[in-house]
Amino acid sequence: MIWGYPVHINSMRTKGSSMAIELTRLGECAVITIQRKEALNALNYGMLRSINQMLDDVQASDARCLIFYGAGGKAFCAGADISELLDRTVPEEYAGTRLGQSVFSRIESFMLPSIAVVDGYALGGGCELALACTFRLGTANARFGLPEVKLGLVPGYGGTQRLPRLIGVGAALEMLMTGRFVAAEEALRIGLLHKLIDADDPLQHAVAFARTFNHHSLLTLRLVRDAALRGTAVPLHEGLSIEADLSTVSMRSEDGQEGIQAFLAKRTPQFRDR
Ligand code: DAK
Repeated sequence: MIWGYPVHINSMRTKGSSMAIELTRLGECAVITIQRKEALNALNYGMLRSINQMLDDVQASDARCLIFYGAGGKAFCAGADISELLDRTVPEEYAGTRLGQSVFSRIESFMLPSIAVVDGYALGGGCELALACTFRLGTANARFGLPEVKLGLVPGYGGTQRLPRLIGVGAALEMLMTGRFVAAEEALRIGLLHKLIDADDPLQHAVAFARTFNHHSLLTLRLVRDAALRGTAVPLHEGLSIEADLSTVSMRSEDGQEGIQAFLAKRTPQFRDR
């Protein structure tokens, strides 16, 4: 296991002397922590690239779940670093939005299920990061929002696409067009949050939540997640075709055969993630 290292990134364009993204291990989970308290964990482009590099490390490890956390108790992430968004050319803007989209899409379809642990603000790009995760757990202090409209901007890291798919077009339009913040109880009610957790030790709660599924085959988890996510982006008949393909793959996989044999032999399956 190669981690436990904090990765520090310095940027002359960002307030504060240094900022950090840290990759650590907690039980069977890899934890990527955003530590830039002075700017409410706002993400700049260097930090996005660091997250992408850390995904390579997580992918090469034996972790069974990936957790994203924002340190400091006030914010998961207050969005893209607004101080970086001025005076850029159209090609630079386009490249920036494609960078954020590609990192978040990689998280969405990553080989491991992911959990966003939201303690405080998850705004703009921070909300979009949480939306890209498989699961969202939040403390009573969690606040979600896509306030880009207040800046005269359209969200650029997937918010206009993932939010309507998750909570429905009507509710998403209301959040997108007012820019209002949604508190934890409401987020739970509309399906933005999966679960409320105590603020005492949010990461331990997330690790406990991961234990409810991470003993299953990672291959099966990935296939079932992808069937649901890919299927809801296309018409039903195409979704059913995706389901048929991925279900067939699962049936012919080693773990699919092992699960059936274990059931018939009345024993616990020994999955090998393949
Ligand atoms: N970026 C940079 N700094 C931020 C920040 C952000 N997103 N959010 C907060 N900060 C900084 C504040 O400037 C302040 O710094 P100092 O003044 O102390 O130096 C410090 O964090 C503490 O913030 P506040 O003093 O404002 O704290 P409050 O408790 O009073 O307010 C707040 C908390 C979260 C309500 C407030 O900070 C806030 O409204 N923050 C901005 C939230 C926001 O608008 N997020 C969305 C950002 S835009 C793209 C297209 C679009 C996008 C990106 C790319 N392309 C086409 C490339 C847009 C993405 C976004 O996410």
